[in-house]
Amino acid sequence: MPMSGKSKGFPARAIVLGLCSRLHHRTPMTDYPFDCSPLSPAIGLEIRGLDLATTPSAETTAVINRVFLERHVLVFRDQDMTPARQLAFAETVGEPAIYPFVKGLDGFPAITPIIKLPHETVNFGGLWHSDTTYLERPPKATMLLAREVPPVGGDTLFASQVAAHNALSGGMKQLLAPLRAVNASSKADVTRTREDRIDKDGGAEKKSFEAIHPVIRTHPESGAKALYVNRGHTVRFEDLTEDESAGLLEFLFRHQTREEFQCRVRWAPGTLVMWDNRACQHYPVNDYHGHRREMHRITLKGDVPR
Ligand SMILES: O=C(O)CCC(=O)C(=O)O
Ligand SMILES: [Fe+2]
Repeated sequence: MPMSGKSKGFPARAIVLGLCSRLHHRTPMTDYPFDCSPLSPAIGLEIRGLDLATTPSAETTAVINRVFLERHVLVFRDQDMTPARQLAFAETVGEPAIYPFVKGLDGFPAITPIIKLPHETVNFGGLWHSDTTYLERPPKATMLLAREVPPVGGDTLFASQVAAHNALSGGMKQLLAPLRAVNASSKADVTRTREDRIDKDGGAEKKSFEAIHPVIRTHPESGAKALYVNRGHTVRFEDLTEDESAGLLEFLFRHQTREEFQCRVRWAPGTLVMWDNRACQHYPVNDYHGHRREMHRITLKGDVPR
């Protein structure tokens, strides 16, 4: 067990430790209304044998919400869902939002198809980020349902920003605590990962968004503190220039995606993944040129980071 009971941590840590140790030892999971196992010590829970095409009971929904806060990434396998059912499930967890840059499915504006075609070389969101942190209220969660995946590759990595925060020294936590940072949709790298996907009719292509958020945020539901800068969107600290910010930001960008904070999701058609943008970052690996990959994406509204 890489996680030690002595480690300091966020309030849900003890529950996570209990969950992980029982799952690692494959003790029957009488407390959970589904079969599940962690994807890594720090983050992620794979859930099997739960059919989301029918509305989960109130008890199951409560457990899903609880393990979502503890594990940041939930992977539901073998879901056979229509867009209407995906939307219905999303509505049990939150309020679907409209993504400003890509048009939704016909009849389902809140479901964005994320497609990479065999001849394309750039993938959507292909760098470490938390979703749309350049908005004043970034989505609390994002949900992807895999419709078509390459024979191998196209995995998505996730990194716990609660674990990343906890691993910082006391001095660095103090230094970062009062800081805020500017997040911009126009940051060059992320623009590149979106450019051939922008809805030319939607009028969003010329618009750029900017928001200032705390560098360390406190989770509104769990109370956990998480690092909240990201390579995709964060350009500088508030009141500092980009040059002045670059050194410390680069340290944080490297630190926050260390392997021990990560898990890796390997998709299959029907895999539905929901992640908590307030507590983790993700990185869709672009290693499957020549193959088609299609995801149906829903984001859930979030509050102003604090
Ligand atoms: O395609 C993926 O696995 C994730 C893409 C992404 O960054 C997103 O949907 O927010
Ligand atoms: Fe993303």
